[in-house]
This record gives sequence, structure tokens and C-alpha cells, in this order.
Amino acid sequence: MTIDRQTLRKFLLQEEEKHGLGQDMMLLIEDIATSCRIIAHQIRNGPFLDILGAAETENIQGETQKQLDVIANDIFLSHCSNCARVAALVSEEIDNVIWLKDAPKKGDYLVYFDPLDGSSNLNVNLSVGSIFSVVELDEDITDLSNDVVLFKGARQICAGYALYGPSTSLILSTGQGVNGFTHKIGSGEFLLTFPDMRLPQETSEFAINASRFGSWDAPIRRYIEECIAGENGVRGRSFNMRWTASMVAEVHRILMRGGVFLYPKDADNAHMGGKLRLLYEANPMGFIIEQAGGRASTGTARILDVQPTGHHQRISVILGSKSEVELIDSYHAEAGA
Ligand code: AHM
Ligand code: MG
Repeated sequence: MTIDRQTLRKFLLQEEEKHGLGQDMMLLIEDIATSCRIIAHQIRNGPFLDILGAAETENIQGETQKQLDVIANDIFLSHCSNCARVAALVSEEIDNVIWLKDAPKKGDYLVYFDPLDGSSNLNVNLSVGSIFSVVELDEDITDLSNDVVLFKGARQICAGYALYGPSTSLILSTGQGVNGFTHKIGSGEFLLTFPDMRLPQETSEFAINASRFGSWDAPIRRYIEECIAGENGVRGRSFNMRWTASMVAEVHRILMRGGVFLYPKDADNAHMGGKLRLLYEANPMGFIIEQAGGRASTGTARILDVQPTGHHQRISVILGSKSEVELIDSYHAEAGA
């Protein structure tokens, strides 16, 4: 049986009617969706095209790029440049901000993206994703420096991700909740399959790279130890653990069934500020999680309230079901972290 689903276009037109999304934002979201559809196709054909391996380049973070990191980045760059209101692009894979306009105006967009997140999963055929977000300028810009794009996550007007899993999901928020679309193979369309996604407030599932246990700060260690203690511990119930090493897959699972995701700053990564990037990983995911009724924190502050100091800045990320993130925050407060 086939269920009749709303197309992304129809959904965006309705959002325009209800909330005044704007034509340019609609076009930009459709261009992002197109990018994700093309990237999904490249990933699925990756072994035949021989593009799953390393490229001969490093990105600004000193990480060896996969060929698909570079390909996905090019796809995002070319499609997001279509929209006349996009003034600049900020990518995980590009050192400097790419300015598309000489004199950006109030109302123009800044687009931030991680074109292929979790790319270490590529050659083992596990899920990867793309992450994106949009901020609108509230004044004209005269000085085109990298620092101009350092806006708090609270300024995002649109964010989302695509998950390249068994099917390709596109999860989107324009500040009116979260909606999930699935690419219908053969039709070329994203159809609304998960309307108004809300994540459960309570959970018994956590996701963290446990191999880093020895480097964690005391509040993180306390939280995880209490989860692992199960029924006989202070939590009085059993917890489950998952780690896919792909933040997009992790966040998606949490959106669907609850949970908490942690990639904290620890003794090993503290010199960099953490592992995950604020502008194109933590902020968009924080926005989605909050829009779905969850919470996103560094342990000591709301992620969306952090003032960025660099466009490739890294940060501690703890997000997911509200009550668990609040508990972890309270452990940080108690420890005076
Ligand atoms: P990337 O942007 O270089 O792919 O790194 C981000 C990814 C996240 O998707 C994931 O949560 C994390 O790195 C996995 O890190 P680890 O290899 O320490 O498990
Ligand atoms: Mg990434």
C-alpha cells in the first residue's frame, strides 16, 4: 500500500502561507535538498566510482579528507550559491569564509554546513550525513572578514541535516518545530514522512565514545557511571548504549526514540575546545533538538547562547532528552565546572 505524502515543495509553500517563510528561503531549502539527493547518489555508487578513500588533501582541522568530503563540499557550494540572497558560505572543508557578495545587505543569508559528517564511516558502509544552517544578516556588512559570520546559534532561522542511511532522510526546522522527509527513490522527491517530530523527555539510552573514559571530566564520568550501574545504582534502572561515530545518525536516533548524545570536551581534546564544531555541527543540531523539545548544552551553557570566537571553533556537545541533559548540567554545576 502506498500512502499519499506531501512533497517538500508543498510543505514549504504551506510554511510560506502560514509563517511567511519567503521565496528565497524556499529556494535555498530546495537547493540544499537537491545537494543532499546528489550526495546520497554519490555515496550509494561510491564503491563503483572508487571515491570512498582518502583524498590527497587535509582540511583546516588537519584531518585527511575523503574524496567524498571534497565531492560533497563542491555539491553544496555550487547549489547553495544559486540563491540570490546567500552572501557567504562557511564549510567544514574550507579554510576561509567564501563570500559571494562584495557588499552583503541586511536580510542576506549566511549558510553554514558540514557537507559529509562522520565520513570515517564511509569505507565500512555505515551511515553518514550532511548538516546545514542559515543565519539572516540584520545589518549591511562592509568588512568581509571571517569574523563577520560569528553569530550565536540562537540567530539561526533554519537548520537541518540529511542522513544517508538505509533511506535518505532530510530533517528540517525553520523555527516552527521539526519535520522529517524521506527521499523516495525513483521519484526525485522528498516526501513528508515524519511530521512534527518531538523527542521523548525521558530516556534510558546514551551515546558516547566510551574509549575516552580516562580523559573525561568528573561530571561526565559520574553521569556515565551512574547509567552503567543500572537497577542497583542511583538511577534505579537499566540504560542502553549506542555509538555509531556519526553525529547525524546519533541525533536522528535520539529524535526518533529519545536518548542523550555526548561528545564532551575532555583532557585529550581540551586544547582544541572539544571535538565537534560549533557553527556547522553543534549549532544546527542544537537548534533541531530544541525545536523538537529537547535540550542542547555544553554542560555549563546553552549551546545556542555561546558567542563563537572562530568559524571553525570546536565545543563540548551534550544534547537530547531534556531531563537527562538537565541532570548532566546539574552535575557540572555541582562540580563547579
Ligand atoms: P567529522 O566531521 O570529521 O566527520 O567528525 C565528526 C564526527 C561525528 O559525526 C561523530 O560524532 C564523531 O566525529 C565521532 O568521533 P570518534 O571518531 O571520536 O568516535
Ligand atoms: Mg563533521
